Amino acid sequence: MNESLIERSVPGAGSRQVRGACPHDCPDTCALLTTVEDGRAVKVQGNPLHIATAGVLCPKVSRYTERTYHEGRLLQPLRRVGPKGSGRFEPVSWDAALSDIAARLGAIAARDPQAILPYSYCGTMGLVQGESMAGRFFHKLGASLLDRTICASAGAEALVQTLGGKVGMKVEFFAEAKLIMVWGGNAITSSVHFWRLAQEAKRQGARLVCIDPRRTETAEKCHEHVQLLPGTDAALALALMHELVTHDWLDTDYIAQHTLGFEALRERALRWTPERAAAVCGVPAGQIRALARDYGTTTPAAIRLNYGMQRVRGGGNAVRAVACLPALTGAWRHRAGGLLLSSSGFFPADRATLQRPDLLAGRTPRTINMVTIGDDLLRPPSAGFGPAIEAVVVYNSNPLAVAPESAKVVQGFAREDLFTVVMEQFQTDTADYADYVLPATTQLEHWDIHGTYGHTDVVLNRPAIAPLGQARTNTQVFRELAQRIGFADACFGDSDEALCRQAFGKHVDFQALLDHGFASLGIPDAPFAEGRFPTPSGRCEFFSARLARQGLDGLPDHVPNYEPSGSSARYPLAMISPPARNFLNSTFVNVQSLRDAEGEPLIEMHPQDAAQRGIVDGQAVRAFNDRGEYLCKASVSQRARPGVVNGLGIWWRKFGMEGTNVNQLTSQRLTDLGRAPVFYDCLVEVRPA
Ligand SMILES: Nc1nc2c(c(=O)[nH]1)N[C@H]1C(S)=C(S)[C@@H](COP(=O)(O)OP(=O)(O)OC[C@H]3O[C@@H](n4cnc5c(=O)[nH]c(N)nc54)[C@H](O)[C@@H]3O)O[C@H]1N2
Ligand SMILES: Nc1nc2c(c(=O)[nH]1)N[C@H]1C(S)=C(S)[C@@H](COP(=O)(O)OP(=O)(O)OC[C@H]3O[C@@H](n4cnc5c(=O)[nH]c(N)nc54)[C@H](O)[C@@H]3O)O[C@H]1N2
Ligand code: SF4
Ligand SMILES: [Mo]
Repeated sequence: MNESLIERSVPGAGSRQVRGACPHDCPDTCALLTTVEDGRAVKVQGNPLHIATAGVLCPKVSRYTERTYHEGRLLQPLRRVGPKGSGRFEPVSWDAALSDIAARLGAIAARDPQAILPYSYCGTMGLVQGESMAGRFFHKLGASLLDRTICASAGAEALVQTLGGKVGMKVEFFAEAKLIMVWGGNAITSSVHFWRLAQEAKRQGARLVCIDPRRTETAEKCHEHVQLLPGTDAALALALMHELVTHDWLDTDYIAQHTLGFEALRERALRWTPERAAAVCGVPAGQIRALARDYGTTTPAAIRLNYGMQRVRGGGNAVRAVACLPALTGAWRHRAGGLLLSSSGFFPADRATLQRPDLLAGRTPRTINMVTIGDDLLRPPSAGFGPAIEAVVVYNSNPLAVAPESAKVVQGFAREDLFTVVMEQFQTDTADYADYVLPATTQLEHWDIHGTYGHTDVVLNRPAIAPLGQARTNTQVFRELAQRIGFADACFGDSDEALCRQAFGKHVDFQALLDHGFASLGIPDAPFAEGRFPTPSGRCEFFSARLARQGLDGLPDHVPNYEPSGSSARYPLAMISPPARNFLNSTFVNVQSLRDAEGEPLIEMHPQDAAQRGIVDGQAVRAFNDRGEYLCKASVSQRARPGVVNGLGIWWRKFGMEGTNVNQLTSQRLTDLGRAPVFYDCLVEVRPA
């Protein structure tokens, strides 16, 4: 179908289609077509002209008008009247709200701006409604910096240390692979467009292997499922290397020319026999041997790594270990070989122009890790920490639901002396704790521009409809706060469209984006066929001198979980809490049709573990550890392996049983690399409620 046909094929008078981008934290970053009739969005579809989207959306965003026009949309600014967390508010004008917020933040900043903390993540992945004007505002203010680590930073750091950046295979070529390992990801849930390509490969005869502690929908549809224990992926990868080395399934030319540290890695791998790894991973040694044979003897072989496997103590090392595999076999030589965890490093986004760190003007505020927000909100002032946090401005995030160890997060946000502003589309758990709730626009109502971590196209989002009610864009709120606080820099006057143009500067043809809605980056088909990795050495760094200089292990190794399966008699079950299919993190939990599809908050248990505890399918249970207690329903099924329970995320607390969700149980500890959370490194016990 050609472009003009799309424009004409829209039925009805006063009807048009607007090109956009899906804003959600999903590797697929679909190109959208929104049909607007008389100013109202009536349908959101995938753009058929965008190859990665292929005209298809996931069930969540196919229903986007339901979310946009949801009766729960926040349509006016609100000021708290009840106790924190009670969710009691009164309407207030924008002018009154912004004047008071500017005055309160200004007064704190006059004492020490580091007492103010922005808290945001990927409610939208847009570069404009994300950290553009917000970055400028908080930099000019001198507020604490936020380390945005809650999802991907362990894997990201591992890729940087091994391949030199968040780079990898071009996703479209998975369709041509002969072996695909889906490693630590549930593609049917969280990356349907990749799954489409894997299916295409399968039809052409490819073998599909899933490496996951849970028997996911994806695992069921693969030829082989390696159902390992959580946090044991590095042991598996090292045993695969053991087999590659001992059977000489190596590309010695590629290794000699394009890698660093092979001899040392070889020695380490030789210590990881399949038997040793089998004992750690809880899978048969024969399965590891067979997998190594498949990987070592199939060309082209592709690994779709995902973030599920790096949410444990050793997550960084595990990603490093897996990322060594394609260089050992020379899989990178083929465009359908290699590995993809994230493609975001290919995008030349000009963050300095968007966020203007130069506005700090020499100041060096402290950095707060978003993972430890629970502890940090409760910390008194001290020499090491600096001032107590006195104000938090939340946008694009729902920390009450998504951050670990919720009991502490709740206690922190409940502080009566904390001044909290929440910019939101809906009255989330976090919004319930705000002093001011400011109504935010959705993707259909604002401009934005997107890179992605799953393909290699820039996607532009044009507003399809006017903002609902009194909703305002994030950028507009920060512009107005800047003006009220008296920041006169010209950059606070930039429009959203101007910000879209600044995002990639001359690297992307903006006219092409305006005309088509997307533009590709022009990455070579097999980017590392001849090495040229963006590391300091230009090679794939099995041994990382940079890590060694930090006093860390220069080679990848298996780093056991903080809470390894089987290490505690009180809490004998390892719990992982992967995404639910019909939610996106905590987004969409309030959309009735999607919540109905998801059913109830539940924890999956193997029949054997359930029987030992007298638990039957559908029964209300209490999952607990020293950090807290989570009430939900037991789902007794083979989706769980013995010894591991799956607490599917991430319900809003207020839709959960007794106001709890799974993050009651998770800890605020950090990974080996990247300062990331360890959501899936968590021991619990489960009893009938
Ligand atoms: N529908 C839906 N889609 C989503 C999301 C969502 O919440 N819902 N979340 C989005 C976000 S924020 C992200 S970051 C992406 C990617 O999000 P990911 O966190 O990668 O999520 P999944 O693709 O579901 O894959 C996680 C898988 O890892 C498995 N797993 C858990 N522990 C281990 C382990 O130790 N080793 C191995 N090998 N596997 C393990 C889990 O069982 C699960 O099947 O997905 C995005 N897409
Ligand atoms: N136990 C457990 N916890 C987890 C995970 C897990 O697997 N298990 N996954 C983790 C991961 S991978 C991630 S990425 C984090 C996700 O954590 P968050 O990024 O906080 O994601 P969401 O829960 O989707 O919350 C995003 C919020 O932003 C709002 N929003 C969307 N667009 C806009 C906008 O334009 N303006 C404003 N002001 N608001 C907007 C949405 O309404 C939504 O409430 O959660 C983490 N938490
Ligand atoms: S959530 Fe992912 S699959 Fe669904 S529309 Fe958005 S980018 Fe596409
Ligand atoms: Mo994420």
